Amino acid sequence: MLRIAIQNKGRLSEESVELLHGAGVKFDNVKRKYLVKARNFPTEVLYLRDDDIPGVVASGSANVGIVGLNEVREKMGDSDAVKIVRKLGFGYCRLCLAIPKNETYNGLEYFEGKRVATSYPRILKDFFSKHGIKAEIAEISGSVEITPSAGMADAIFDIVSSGGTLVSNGLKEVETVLESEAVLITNPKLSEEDQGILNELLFRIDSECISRGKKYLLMNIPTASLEKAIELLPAMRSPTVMPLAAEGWCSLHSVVDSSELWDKVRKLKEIGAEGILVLNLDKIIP
Ligand code: PRT
Ligand code: ZN
Repeated sequence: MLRIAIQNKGRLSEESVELLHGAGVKFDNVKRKYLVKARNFPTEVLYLRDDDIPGVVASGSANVGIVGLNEVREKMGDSDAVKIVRKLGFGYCRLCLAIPKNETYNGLEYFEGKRVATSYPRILKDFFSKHGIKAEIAEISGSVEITPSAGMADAIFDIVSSGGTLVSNGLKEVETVLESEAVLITNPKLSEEDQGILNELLFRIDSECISRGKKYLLMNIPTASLEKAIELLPAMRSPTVMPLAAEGWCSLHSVVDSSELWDKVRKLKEIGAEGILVLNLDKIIP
């Protein structure tokens, strides 16, 4: 039985549940239960605060965890108490140093002798000592962004995503220390049985991650433009081409990344594509 720790409520919890459901691990999402057994896969889901996930996986109380890389680095440093086995492509953010917006910034020396408030003291301490900066680190568990205007700190080191919170607190980002996203971590010592279950889970998660953000594209294309169309649509191996009853035309099927969809559609139209259908994709099993 593989025990997977995920965040109970917060920014990562919904997508963690979706990822496991997408990987075919069916369980009732009842967080108040704390520990829920999956109905169709030998796993159980343990709901925790994100801060506790790295430690619980390191101690072996859970075998696997889904948590932000920021939390893993803060709690574990570079130790190998947990293994990062996948980056999961959600929960993107960065850990940044930020200072009052009217201050002039000419590099890291700015922080020499300054007081910096953060909930990530370990990562910051390592960063400052790597760069030979002596600053005071004030550990605070929440609302770090208000500390400069409240006169409690000169600068902050905090998670940034859109940057809106910094702006509304009169701060500006000056250094990025860590780029983070949700990661799948495991205890380094899994039983053979648990390793087998994990391998199956990873196979399914990989398929989920590949399929995410992809669209299935079908169109009619003049045979004369086929070569150019195939260049535009490399697909997994190569696009599928089928002849149409109308002479000089064929049907082309492929998979594209949604971020490239409109650019590809425009280029395909330019070379004569017609009747383009864009469909949602459920799974790609490579
Ligand atoms: O209760 P628990 O301890 O489990 O939750 P938490 O409050 O510690 O964490 P939570 O749910 O806020 O975040 C969980 C994880 O999501 C973090 O550890 C990061 O890995 C990731 N993440 C992604 C973020 C953000 N984006 C984010 N924007 N975590 C926090 N923020 C904060 C940011 O610090 C700012 O205060 O959200 C606010 C808005 O950010 P802007 O830059 O978009 O304005
Ligand atoms: Zn937390």
